[in-house]
Amino acid sequence: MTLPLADPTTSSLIEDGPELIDLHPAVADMERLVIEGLSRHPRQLPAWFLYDAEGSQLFDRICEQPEYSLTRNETKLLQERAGEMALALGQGINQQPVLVEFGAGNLRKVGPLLETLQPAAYVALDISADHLVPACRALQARHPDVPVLGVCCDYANIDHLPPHPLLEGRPRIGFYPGSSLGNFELPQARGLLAHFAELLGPGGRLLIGIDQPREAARLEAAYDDAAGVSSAFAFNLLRRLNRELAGNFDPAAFRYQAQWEPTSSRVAMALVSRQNQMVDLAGRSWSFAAGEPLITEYSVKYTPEAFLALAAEAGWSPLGRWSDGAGDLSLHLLVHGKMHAHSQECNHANPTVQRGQP
Ligand code: AVJ
Repeated sequence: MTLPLADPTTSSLIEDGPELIDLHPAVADMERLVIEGLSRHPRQLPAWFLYDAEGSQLFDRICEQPEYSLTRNETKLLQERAGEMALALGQGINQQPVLVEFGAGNLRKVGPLLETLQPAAYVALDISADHLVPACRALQARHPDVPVLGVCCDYANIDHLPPHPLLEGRPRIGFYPGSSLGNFELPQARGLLAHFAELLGPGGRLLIGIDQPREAARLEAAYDDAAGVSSAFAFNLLRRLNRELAGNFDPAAFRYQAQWEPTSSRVAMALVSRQNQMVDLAGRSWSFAAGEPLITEYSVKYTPEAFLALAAEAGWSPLGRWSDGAGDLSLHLLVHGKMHAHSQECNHANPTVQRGQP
């Protein structure tokens, strides 16, 4: 079944299940981005290059490693506190909202919120139709009462959500779990938060998961686990580059390193050249000095205060925060605009409602 939407947008029902709208995200010019990234000092490639089919599987395995607690703790926090979150999210909204997840991936976190919030619709945005279709189908089967809508798009590069009867005139709540904001450097992170506000519209709310700084040893272990999965995740990038851009990286000539950089409050993950060497890639020759890093990704950690300061620069005000027992991560609830603009609707005496344990 096809809805009469303008080309090149296509919409279809997946076997009576969730609906999929394909906005046909542009294929990135990987060669140009690689040449740009390798020309930087230090050399650095976009973090999303890590996620080819193999990389996505390795990332799922990282999430199961004992040292990498973020996914487990955030999932648990959502399971335990989704009732409170739904109450706070719905406060001052007199209409059933639409829940929009950005970069939705496997859709394994939103379940408790669908149960407690009972949104008018759930919209999953993801760049990969291959991931989105099975994930939406499985989610719709688990939650038959909430209409699920998958939108295949690059959420950072669309200026509005596709028009759809389910979304019309409804307040929107964004959901961005997983601390994915950490992969962006500050100006890009600020820009993304501002962009979410545009996509969510006036009075939009955002529930966002943010990983916090902790002891260097624990952070470095989380990004360099004993089983070697994090390292394999980074090395997979070299295999992708060799395959897709005619490269001749020799993995044995690099070592993996995850280093906490306290001044920038981030973990820097890198493949460090073991020797002086030349590498062919994308039709050019690149020289690596012994000890020279190729940054595969950064993972920026924010204290609640630092995150709220950044969010404020993008126009967001705090409504609530939930934190895990260890204080390693928070789910922040934000509303776009100043609190007084909503004071008739929001009756919080103190805009930052601390609901979590310390
Ligand atoms: C998906 C960006 C949240 O930074 O913790 C985990 C990515 N990379 N281990 C993170 C990642 C290596 C992850 N994020």
